[in-house]
Amino acid sequence: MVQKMEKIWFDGKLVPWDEAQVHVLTHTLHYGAGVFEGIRAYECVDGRSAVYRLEEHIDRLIDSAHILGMKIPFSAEEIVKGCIDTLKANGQKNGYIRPLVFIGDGVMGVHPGDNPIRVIIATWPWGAYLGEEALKKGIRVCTSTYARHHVNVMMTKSKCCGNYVNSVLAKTEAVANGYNEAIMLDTQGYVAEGSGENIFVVRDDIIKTPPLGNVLGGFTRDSIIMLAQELGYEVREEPIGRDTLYIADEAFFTGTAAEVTPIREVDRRQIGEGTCGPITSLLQDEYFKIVKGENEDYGDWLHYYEV
Ligand code: PPE
Repeated sequence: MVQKMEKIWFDGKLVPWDEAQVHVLTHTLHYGAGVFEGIRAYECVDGRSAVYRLEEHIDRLIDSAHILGMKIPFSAEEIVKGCIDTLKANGQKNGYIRPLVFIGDGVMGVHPGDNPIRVIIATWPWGAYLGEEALKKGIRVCTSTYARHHVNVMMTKSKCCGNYVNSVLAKTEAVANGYNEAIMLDTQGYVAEGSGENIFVVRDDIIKTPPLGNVLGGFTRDSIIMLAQELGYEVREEPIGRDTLYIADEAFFTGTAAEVTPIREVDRRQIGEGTCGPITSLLQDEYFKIVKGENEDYGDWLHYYEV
């Protein structure tokens, strides 16, 4: 259960958690045309707190809405401030931030007409997405029977609520079959992404990740590419078949929620030594240093705030 907090930012105001309610004829509830973000705040090594790449996440939220033809009635600055205000109101030195833009009630039918565009920002504590053990030892994943979206069926560059039906199907199937997470292939059969993560493989010290054709351009993915290159690794963005996964020395997922989660098994085939590989471990350590303010080179990515 998500931990109940004090306040939720709702259309520009902080309201008590239990009062953040909508009507059952909310358009997005029926048709899925809404957009959201997932952002993390970390308590830094110096005791201060910082939100990781906050402004970029809000820009992506606005882009996601624009792709769907939704006009958000708040500026980027107002939403950024809303995120910080909510964390403060909830007394959180760290945690997860979930802005959601949705179409309110009014007319029914797929054409949303002039229904209001509404915005909420919720925050709550969220530990390791796939468990603490997963971060250390890795997870078991399967190739999903569900294909990832075709670029002209869903708008894959929009973090759109409806896109996640595909993720829910894949994840539920994977868990029911005893796995921790699903890997989805694209409609051509190449590896796309996890239900809520981008994916990387390592072989012979070369790091590969699928290109941004039909996957979300994750900020964690971007951070890891930059970091790996800075550490001297060759990073290739190229199509990856599932067989390339099977013979990888290492594989890992990246995402705001998942952070850097090693993959120790794919479709019952052990990956490398069957635990977190050395390059994954190095990138994971360096990623945590960045988000916790220990690497000054990446200080621009941190939005500090005081609780
Ligand atoms: N692909 C998908 C499909 C995805 O949902 C995410 C984030 C990513 C890639 C990684 O993007 P980024 O967070 O910018 O590195 N998934 C969010 C939602 C997870 C959820 O279960 O809810 C997240 O990690 O916050």
